[in-house]
Amino acid sequence: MLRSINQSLSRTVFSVPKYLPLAIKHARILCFRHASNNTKPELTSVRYNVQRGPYSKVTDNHVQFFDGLLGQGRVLTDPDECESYNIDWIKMVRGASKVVVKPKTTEEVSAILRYCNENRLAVCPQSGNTGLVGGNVPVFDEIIISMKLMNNIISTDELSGTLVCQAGCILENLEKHLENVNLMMPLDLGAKGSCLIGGCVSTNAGGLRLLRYGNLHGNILGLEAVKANGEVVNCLNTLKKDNTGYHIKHMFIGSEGTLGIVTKVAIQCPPLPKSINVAFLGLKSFENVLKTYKAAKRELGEILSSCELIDKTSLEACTTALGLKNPLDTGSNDYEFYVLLETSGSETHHDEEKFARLLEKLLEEGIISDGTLASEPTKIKNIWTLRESLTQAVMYDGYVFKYDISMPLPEFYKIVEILRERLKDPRIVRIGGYGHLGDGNLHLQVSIPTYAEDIASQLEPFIFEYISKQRGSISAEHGIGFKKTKFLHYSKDKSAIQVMRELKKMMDPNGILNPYKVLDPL
Ligand code: FAD
Ligand code: 2HG
Ligand code: ZN
Repeated sequence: MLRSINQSLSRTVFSVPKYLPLAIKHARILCFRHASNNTKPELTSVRYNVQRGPYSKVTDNHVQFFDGLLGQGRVLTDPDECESYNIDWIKMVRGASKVVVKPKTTEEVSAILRYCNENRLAVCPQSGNTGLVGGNVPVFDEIIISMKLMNNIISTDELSGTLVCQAGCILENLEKHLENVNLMMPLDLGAKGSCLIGGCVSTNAGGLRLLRYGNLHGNILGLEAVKANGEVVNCLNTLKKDNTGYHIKHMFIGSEGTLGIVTKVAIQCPPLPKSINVAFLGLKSFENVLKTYKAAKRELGEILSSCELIDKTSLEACTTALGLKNPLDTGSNDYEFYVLLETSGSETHHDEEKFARLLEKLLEEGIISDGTLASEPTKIKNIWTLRESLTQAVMYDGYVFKYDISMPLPEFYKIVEILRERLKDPRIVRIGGYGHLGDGNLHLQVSIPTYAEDIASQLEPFIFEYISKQRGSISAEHGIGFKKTKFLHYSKDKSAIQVMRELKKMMDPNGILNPYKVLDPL
């Protein structure tokens, strides 16, 4: 029985208040984090045995310079105040920075970098600190350049759908701002209440609707960035078409703070949809998951805006640790797989009918076993909350090894099963997989009570070798950061890595920008 399809299809006009309730939800995520685990991770430099690069140590003179430039309130040196900047959101890495600086303008970023470059002081650019690969916190005592105060919206053009803003705007605030002019951000992710647009651009974050709106290489029309020597690179175009030579903006998108600091961005924003529907489906096999995706693409066509997969093990983390309700709940999580499908369109009646027809057909054919279709904002919100809480829910298990991989769809889930066979260790709490099925992007999580090196070595490089053999990518969306520098070659040819090194040398000859990240120090 396809539960609640009929109730949900009661032709409620859905006038897109969907994005507001999410705001409340994200504020909650950060609180949960502290409830789950209060112990500090080991220092990154110790756990991973890293050697400090040839950088100067911060002295009182340096701090005086920053005080003079920014004023004392925007230079943090108190160890307690610096601590939250030294530990990432998922508590996986810890740095030992003694100074956090908080510029408000491009000119201030430029002056900070010029000074650091001249004095061989290493820096770590930081936005919302929600990155998941350790790129966002220092490894040693790099000066943290926090972008949080660079949060002005510069212009919004409703007709062409362009937004220009400083890099430190919170993603969710931009989304709320755009709602007023019937536009939306082209990306959405569970961390949107905390992550900043510059952080998203610097990681080329994907998120929940990449399937529909594409990635940031396409949606960032232009940007402004500051080079390691303090020079400002102005590529802040707002044009959709511009073929005037090299597209320098792409160098900064996804380079994780190693080539420059992004200070402003111009974003292409799609129209806010008038009608949104979300289905949450229960399925017995991965084969049926693939059949569902294929049918959804074909039958929903242009209105399909998201296709997400959650396996039973991952969903259980949400229902047990966070007490969230499975929308198909009969007391236990009955299905091996759950698929979330979303449509975003302009005609409520038409979209709902099309969607319901597809689901009825899949049900009749036995491809899906159960499901609910929601057009009502609260129900939609509950379903998305479940999906977006997965990162946080698994953190309650203890330490989480995270892999964010691209795989050809037929191979998408196999690695989860292979790992369950390979790791029979009693310390393993959970091996689960979920992710952006529509983009071929699996989030694989292996959790244990506390970090254990022997488990790490059973996972790595095994997983990366496997991914490489399948011609997948070792990072679909989170980036290389600190955690994956040693494994970059599993997904990038050495000729391409060589060009990356040359680019780094040209942009940042003294290597002061986010050292130990993306490229392994030679
Ligand atoms: P930070 O974490 O502070 O920084 C990220 C990297 O960019 C670091 O290397 C940092 O040095 C660099 N950086 C930051 N700001 C700048 C700047 N202005 N200029 C140059 N370099 C800079 N990612 C996805 O792709 N898809 C998802 O669906 C997704 N969901 C998430 C859900 C949760 C709950 C969490 C915690 C994370 C999620 N992420 C996801 C990870 C994702 O990378 C980040 O949330 C986001 O892109 C990082 O933004 P941030 O502002 O927190 O940046
Ligand atoms: C998501 O899709 C994020 O929810 C986070 O990319 C994935 O926590 C993770 O590993
Ligand atoms: Zn993701």
